[in-house]
Amino acid sequence: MGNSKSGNVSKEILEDLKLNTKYTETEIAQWYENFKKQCPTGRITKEEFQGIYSKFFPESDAQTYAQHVFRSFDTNDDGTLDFKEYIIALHMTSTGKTTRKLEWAFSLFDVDKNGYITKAEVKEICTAIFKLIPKDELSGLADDENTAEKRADKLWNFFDKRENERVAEGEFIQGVLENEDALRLIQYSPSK
Ligand SMILES: [Ca+2]
Ligand SMILES: [Ca+2]
Repeated sequence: MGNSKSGNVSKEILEDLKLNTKYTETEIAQWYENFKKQCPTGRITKEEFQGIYSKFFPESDAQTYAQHVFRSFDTNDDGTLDFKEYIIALHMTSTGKTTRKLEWAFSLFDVDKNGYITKAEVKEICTAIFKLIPKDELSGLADDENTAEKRADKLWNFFDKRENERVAEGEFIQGVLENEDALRLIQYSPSK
């Protein structure tokens, strides 16, 4: 009693996070302390989030990509990330479990959040990914993936769909799991 490890996290959120993530109560309490320090209002705005991303990608334009990532984390669509959304995001992107990461990747590509991915959405995310790639790395890309359009075409072909068809979550995850190249193309990993 008294010396509660969970700090100021509400009981409801704590239970929810314990259920939905791999984190323990102590870990969640620590994350909460850090979160409050960085973000005294308890909410991260899109602009703050973009600022964080810019620091990670000082040599390129991370703004568009950051907007998409923010959208995929803002599950209740209120334009801010609260602690719960922040922890779920952390969990989805840092866990070793590939399927969970791919569930997140699906939500990243599903720009209008309707449960399906279209070719236009793939192109939109590929364009954002391209802005992340520093100029000096662009010249080293393979011929069939050195523009956002080519990258989108190549990625789309893995899903075995016509131009105007759409990809459901299960199909997306399966397509990426079956093709190593697809897994590489849905993300940008800095080469250094
Ligand atoms: Ca939110
Ligand atoms: Ca969609």
